Amino acid sequence: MPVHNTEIAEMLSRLAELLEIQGANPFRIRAYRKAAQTIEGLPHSVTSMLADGSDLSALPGIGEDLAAKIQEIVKTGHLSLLDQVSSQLPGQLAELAKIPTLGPKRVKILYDTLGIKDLKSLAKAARAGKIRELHGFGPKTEEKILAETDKRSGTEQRIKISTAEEFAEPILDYLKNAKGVKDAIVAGSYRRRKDTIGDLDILVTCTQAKTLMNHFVAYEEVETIVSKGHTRATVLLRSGLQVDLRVVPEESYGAALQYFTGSKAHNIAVRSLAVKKGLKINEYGVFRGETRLAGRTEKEVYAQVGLPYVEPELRENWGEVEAGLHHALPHLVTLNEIRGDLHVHSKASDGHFSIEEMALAAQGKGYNYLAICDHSQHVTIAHGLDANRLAKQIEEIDQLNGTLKGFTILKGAEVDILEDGSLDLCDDLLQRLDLTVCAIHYKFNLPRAKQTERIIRAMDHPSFSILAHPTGRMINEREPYEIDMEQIMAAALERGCCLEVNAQPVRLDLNDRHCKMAKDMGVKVVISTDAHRTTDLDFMRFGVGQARRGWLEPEDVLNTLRLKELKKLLRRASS
Ligand code: DGT
Ligand code: CA
Ligand code: CA
Repeated sequence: MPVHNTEIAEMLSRLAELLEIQGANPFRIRAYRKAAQTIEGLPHSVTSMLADGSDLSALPGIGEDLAAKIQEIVKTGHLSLLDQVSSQLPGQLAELAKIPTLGPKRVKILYDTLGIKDLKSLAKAARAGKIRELHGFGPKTEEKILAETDKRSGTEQRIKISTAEEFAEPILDYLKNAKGVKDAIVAGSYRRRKDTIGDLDILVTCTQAKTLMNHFVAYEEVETIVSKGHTRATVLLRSGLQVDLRVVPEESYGAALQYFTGSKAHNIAVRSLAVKKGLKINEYGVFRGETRLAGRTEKEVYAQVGLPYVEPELRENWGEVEAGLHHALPHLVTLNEIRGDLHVHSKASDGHFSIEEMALAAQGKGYNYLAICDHSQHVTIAHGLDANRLAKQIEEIDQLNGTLKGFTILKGAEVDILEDGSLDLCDDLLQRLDLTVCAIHYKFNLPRAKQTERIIRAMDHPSFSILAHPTGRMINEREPYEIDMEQIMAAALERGCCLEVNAQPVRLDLNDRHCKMAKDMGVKVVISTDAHRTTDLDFMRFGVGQARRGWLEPEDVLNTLRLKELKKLLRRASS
């Protein structure tokens, strides 16, 4: 493939940029820049000039050394010095220099003064107002940088786990259809059920690796083949999602699954256990010297380092390794143990199905109960219920319950927490409900102390049962509002209130860390789907995923209880 002049010029000016970040001799830097300009301005292609035997060093600004470098580019398509220099630069400095507002000089300053070496740390510093303080930057520049980082992080945004499922499941099916495939599984953050996913890491055991590689890259959604070897390939789908595929031998399947499930932090902790025992652990197995001790299953891999099997959701190095060594790993809650959904909507507010339809769907899932929690009046856009309409709904539910067998519809409401912390329904109606899910839907930007106080004041109300979607975050859409979660949990514990793990994939609120915090503080949670249609009831699995990531066991989750026990706990005031 002939190398174009613009490509040569691009490599040379790139080299100049990187050298500038490194603080190289300014004359050298200028020489590369000038050469780039010269090449760009040539009337003939350098490739053809060389083919004709022209002497490049005769060109203005190009000496022996540069002529050799250009020849290297034309011959190999690479410039080894450029590769070398970019590998010497930490993080993404080379990429940062491409940001128009920055350029090499500024990147160097940012790195030297604030240690900024990637997009993430750049955005963080800009948000914290640290960049404006630097000599030669100022608030305007900071603003521009922030706009740039926002734009860029937008293109490489992490996707919601639900979106990841939509892509992953069909690819798995497609791969399983290929000849010779035995196991096919998505490892990585997907298997750990993280709320967002960076890319998909698929592992396959297969007797015909070569055919499988061709099959994989021929997948109809593949837009770019980033790399393709005998046992591994990376592609980008049309959506921009990256998918890594690795074919592993069966005797290494467990070791590879363990390795590629991660997290990296967990792997590092596990590896240090192995090292203490004089073992080597990698994606091929656990070894003593050349002898493979384990590798076929994850269980035997863990056993070799002295650990019981660790559930993927726990593998974050949040204490699971220590707990495993002490036989103190939690028995995580499972989807099967969920007996009902305590936050769903009906047509009466912003849902799309009748109470009866929602109830039948829940019963069809094997649940014993379902709480209808339509919005209270304050949420006018959601057609919130006023006292009259709610009273009617209570009657309707009583009637329906008379017709259902082995299933109970609970009378609830999603009650707005008003700005002063009072509840958006009158006390006599609140008292007629089985439970309330209380939530903030406006005034998101109160100062942290005020917002915290608002919620705790609401909890003071004897009819407050569950704090719904406690932080209000919407993944990739809205930041959480400012609250002191520890204080809120302490207040909930004191008052016998509990917190919701909202299972809507865009919310997942409480998140995993907050679930762990609830566990550590002894606060009970409920996992609810906030379903607006019958199919939304299936969101439960995402909420359970976060609960499991937060170490929650069935006894920490109220909706694993039978109705009788549940009702006892919900009615804190009258008990
Ligand atoms: P993501 O894709 O950002 O949502 O997160 P992960 O956890 O899926 O990370 P990814 O795709 O970069 O790598 C998949 C797994 O491979 C990761 O969880 C652990 C393992 N892994 C990757 N790089 C390293 C490494 O440098 N050291 C170790 N010990 N493990 C690694
Ligand atoms: Ca991944
Ligand atoms: Ca990956």
